Amino acid sequence: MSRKYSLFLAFEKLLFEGAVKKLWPVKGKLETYRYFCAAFMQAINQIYPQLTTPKKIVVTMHQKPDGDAMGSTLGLYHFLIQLGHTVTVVSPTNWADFLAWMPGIKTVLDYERQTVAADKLIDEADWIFCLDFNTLSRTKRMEEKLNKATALRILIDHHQEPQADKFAYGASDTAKSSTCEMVYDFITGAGYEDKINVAVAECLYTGVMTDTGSFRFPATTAAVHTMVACLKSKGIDHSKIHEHVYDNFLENRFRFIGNVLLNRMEVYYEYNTALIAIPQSDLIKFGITTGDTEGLVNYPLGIKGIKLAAIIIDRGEERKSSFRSKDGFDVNVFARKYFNGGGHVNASGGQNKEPLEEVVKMFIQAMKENKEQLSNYEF
Ligand SMILES: [Mn+2]
Repeated sequence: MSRKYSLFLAFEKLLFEGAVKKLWPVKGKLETYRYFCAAFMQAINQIYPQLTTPKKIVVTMHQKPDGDAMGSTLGLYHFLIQLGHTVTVVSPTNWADFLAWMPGIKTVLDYERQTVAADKLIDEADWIFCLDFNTLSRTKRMEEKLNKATALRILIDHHQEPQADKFAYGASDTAKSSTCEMVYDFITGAGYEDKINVAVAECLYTGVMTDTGSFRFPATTAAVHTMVACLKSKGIDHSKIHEHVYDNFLENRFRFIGNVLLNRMEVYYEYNTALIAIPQSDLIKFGITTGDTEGLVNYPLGIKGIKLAAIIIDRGEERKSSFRSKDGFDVNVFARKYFNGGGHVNASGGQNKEPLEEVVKMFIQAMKENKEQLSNYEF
């Protein structure tokens, strides 16, 4: 453990065990603490020199991992094992079937099903890499364990507003297309481009492909294409990867989509907005599982003139929503303001405890409040 980190822990202990409570007014204490924390997360390149010393490492991601979460964690795994580290990838929950082909996926622990084994690894770890999320609550039941872990937590993520006080080192950049791109930067930045083998390349390609909507979103920079050229030169079959991810569904999903587009979609032309609201009964009727609803929100965005597309799904315990936008309408702000969520400018999500009809009403109200921005559509 670095001296700086030991100092930090000692400082944290002092604050929360109340030793300084009487000497320091609460407000001043909190502000100093926040300042200290925000200033604490050191740049990730600070750990490069330590990469040559074998360590026990856990790599984790957000719950219900998507292509970028699974791709970045497994890509990092395939890189780190080559340096002699003992590495385990732990997912907070289960994952979609379209990820089942990924190299190394059989070694991934599902925290909900293998809690004891995962807890032991977290207890023994020197480092915990946290990828494609930046607030511990996104790991659901793993949150408490991660929060108490004595290992150094290292962040690699491209979402807004990281919990900087939770990470000793980190890279946080909202301009990046994907966490996979950031893992690529990490590997090449540390001088290990030669360690990008086919397994690393396949994993990283998966995440950059899924998070950029197959290279169509604005964050697909020249640097992304340069990275893809490198991954391709390592021998990946990009058509096969696309097929594994996008052509791997069962018939029921397409029947379900048919029903959604016919019966569950409303288009509000006046607001250049389309909304899909799916009752839980539909999920049951069509046998819909994790991953089947992925990407559905993009369908209405294909309608001419639509700049805001939303989907609200009744998942039983809560109503989950996803938002996509074009033309600069900021769905990160939208999701934060109205739906207890957040994300990126063009892609975000949220969740609510209210019943589906209630959340739909809230959406329509929110849409009306944003009429000015939504109705001025320019091609
Ligand atoms: Mn991502």
